[in-house]
Amino acid sequence: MPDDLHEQPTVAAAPLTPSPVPRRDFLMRAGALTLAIPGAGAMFAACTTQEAPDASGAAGGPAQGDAQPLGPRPGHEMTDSMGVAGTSGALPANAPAYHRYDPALPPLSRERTLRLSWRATEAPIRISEDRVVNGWTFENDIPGPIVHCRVGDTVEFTLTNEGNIPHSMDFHAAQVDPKVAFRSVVKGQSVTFRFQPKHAGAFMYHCGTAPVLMHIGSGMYGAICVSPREPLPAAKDFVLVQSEYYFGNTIDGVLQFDYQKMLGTFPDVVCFNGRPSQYIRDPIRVKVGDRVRFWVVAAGPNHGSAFHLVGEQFDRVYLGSPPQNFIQGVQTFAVPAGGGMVFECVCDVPGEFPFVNHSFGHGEKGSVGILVVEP
Ligand SMILES: [Cu+2]
Repeated sequence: MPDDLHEQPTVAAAPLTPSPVPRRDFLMRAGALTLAIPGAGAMFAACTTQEAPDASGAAGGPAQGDAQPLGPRPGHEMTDSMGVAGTSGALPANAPAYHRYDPALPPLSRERTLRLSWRATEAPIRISEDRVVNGWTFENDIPGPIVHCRVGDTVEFTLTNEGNIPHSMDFHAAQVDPKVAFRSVVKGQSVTFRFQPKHAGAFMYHCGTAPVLMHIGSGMYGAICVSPREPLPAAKDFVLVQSEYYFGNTIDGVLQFDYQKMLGTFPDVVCFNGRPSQYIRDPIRVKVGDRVRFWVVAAGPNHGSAFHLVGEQFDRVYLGSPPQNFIQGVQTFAVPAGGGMVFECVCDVPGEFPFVNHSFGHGEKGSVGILVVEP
């Protein structure tokens, strides 16, 4: 393990309580969350009657029932508004561009064999306007690509390691000898294996090279969504992979990850699809009457997701493989680290519905977004 993994972090973690930070900072953060949780607005508004609003008008947050604008309000850039820690400082000159991670489930292939040839890379990844992280990736993104196949399809997978340290691939949707299929390969080498998913559902994949905590914590994870042989009812399908970041020091504008912090399990950022609060800035949009299906994977490396959709109820949550194994009328359900579940609702009512990790310390750190149901 390189020594720099043990250095003291230079970036402070978000405080647990408001007490160590100025009151306005706390309220700005709290006000930011009310952007996602309209019902919380009154609570914070009540706290702020003696607080002079700042230039952004952010202190105090909106009153309950106020219409909420979408995306950050003036003065609320994504990072400082979300109570998350760490910036890259001056970004590197060749900083990669920021992009929204498309949450749409890709369509199924007509082919019954899915051939995937991916690269393991070590590359800087832009996770917000002002943060570039030292990512370890599948296919140069965090998370890696979304895989979509059917039960009984053949997935023929090749991983070629372009990184400097060994990497590997572990699909939770596979039944294979892990010593053979999930083995690590060094730079320039490849590993190929095949599997036929036996069960439908939302499954995690990740690099399984030791220490797995460091490889997942650095970005090597994603979702493989397995549809049943008989198609599920037509829906708008979205994939949300929740994960955490643990920041250490910054080298040349690139945030390093801190293995000791990962061991401590106290993250700086918790987010969906690799970018804190990205679907507040740019929501997921559907129409009234649409059935919405969220394929939720909790990649961790340490924490699950108490997945909840404010103002809606899940008609079904599939704990195991769809179309069986569902419970009905669900408000919140916990997806464990390393697990995945499928959440479904029919959007009967137009509006803006925040989807949140209802473990709110983690919601504050970026695992929030908005589902817009248009009339
Ligand atoms: Cu790896």
